[in-house]
Amino acid sequence: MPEPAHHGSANRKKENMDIENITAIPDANGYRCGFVAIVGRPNVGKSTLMNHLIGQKISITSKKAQTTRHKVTGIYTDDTAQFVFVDTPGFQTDHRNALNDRLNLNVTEAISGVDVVVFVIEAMRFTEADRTVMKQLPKHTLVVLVVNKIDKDKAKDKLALDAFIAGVRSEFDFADAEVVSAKHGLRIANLLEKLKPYLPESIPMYPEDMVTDKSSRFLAMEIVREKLFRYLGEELPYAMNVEVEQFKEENGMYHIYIAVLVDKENQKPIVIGKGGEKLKKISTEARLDMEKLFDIKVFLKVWVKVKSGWADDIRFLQELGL
Ligand SMILES: Nc1nc2c(ncn2[C@@H]2O[C@H](COP(=O)(O)OP(=O)(O)OP(=O)(O)O)[C@@H](O)[C@H]2O)c(=O)[nH]1
Ligand SMILES: [Mg+2]
Repeated sequence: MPEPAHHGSANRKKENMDIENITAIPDANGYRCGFVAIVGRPNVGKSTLMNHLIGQKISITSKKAQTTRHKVTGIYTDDTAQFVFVDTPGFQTDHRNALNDRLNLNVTEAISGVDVVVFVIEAMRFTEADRTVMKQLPKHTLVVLVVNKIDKDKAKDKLALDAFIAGVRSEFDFADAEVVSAKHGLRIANLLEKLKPYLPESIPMYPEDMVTDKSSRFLAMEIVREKLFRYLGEELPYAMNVEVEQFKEENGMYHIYIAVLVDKENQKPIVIGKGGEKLKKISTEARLDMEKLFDIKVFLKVWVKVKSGWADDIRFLQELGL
């Protein structure tokens, strides 16, 4: 059975009512609604961009590449349009293994059937990895180039930035281009306006207070993953994953039990830290983020388990929903 999706925190219980209202709308009347896939090499700022586009943090971000593992849908609704954004894992162009192959397959699948693709790159930095992803962009779907991180010093020279963009545009037939700073929320409204004409005329597909189709359970797992990225930094074991063992609402609060899976016994202390210090910090921060997002008190327990060889185990990846 599909899990219930996470709504804006104030309106968690309204879903059924809103669905009834929406099906009652007779025609679109100029309203637009459609899917926008966000793609690019790892670390260009795709998830940061999606969070700012929808105005809520539902996709995790970090300095490390390969932060996003599942595609995450974020919904932005206003009076004129509903944008359904699909944030994808950074397209992997090196080390082939079962995990990377699956991540790339997820990206390819996410692109198919959307109304417009947003291809994100970093200002003044176009690498071979960007080029590899660009070559795989769909030929029959319109693609908008988004140049992110324009807040960086190297992007301050307007002429150089224009020349950089012209260079990239000469290599692929983009429908349009826009510059933004996702991190600082710059020109996000301009990007939304630019994308709107690419959405088909349609009534909204989702209730207007819905911000993602992901369940609270999934979001809880992602929040823990983000804290692991943040606090483990370079020490982060490559083969690490997070699993929700229990998620229940009781006495007006969520009780959440989460296991961190590592590949080898000797990776356990890296996550736990001296005297359990690191794991404590990770779970405290994760709990605070969860309480903010879910708007409810949370009891959170996080612990570490060893599960060997999972990054190459297709069956296990499927169990994780990857
Ligand atoms: N200076 C600057 N940094 C940014 C901007 N947008 C994102 N970043 C940073 O870039 C890093 C990567 O951001 P993410 O949003 O996680 O990137 P991603 O493309 O989703 O990465 P993957 O999920 O690993 O593919 C983070 O440290 C962000 O804070 C921006 O506009 N300016
Ligand atoms: Mg990401």
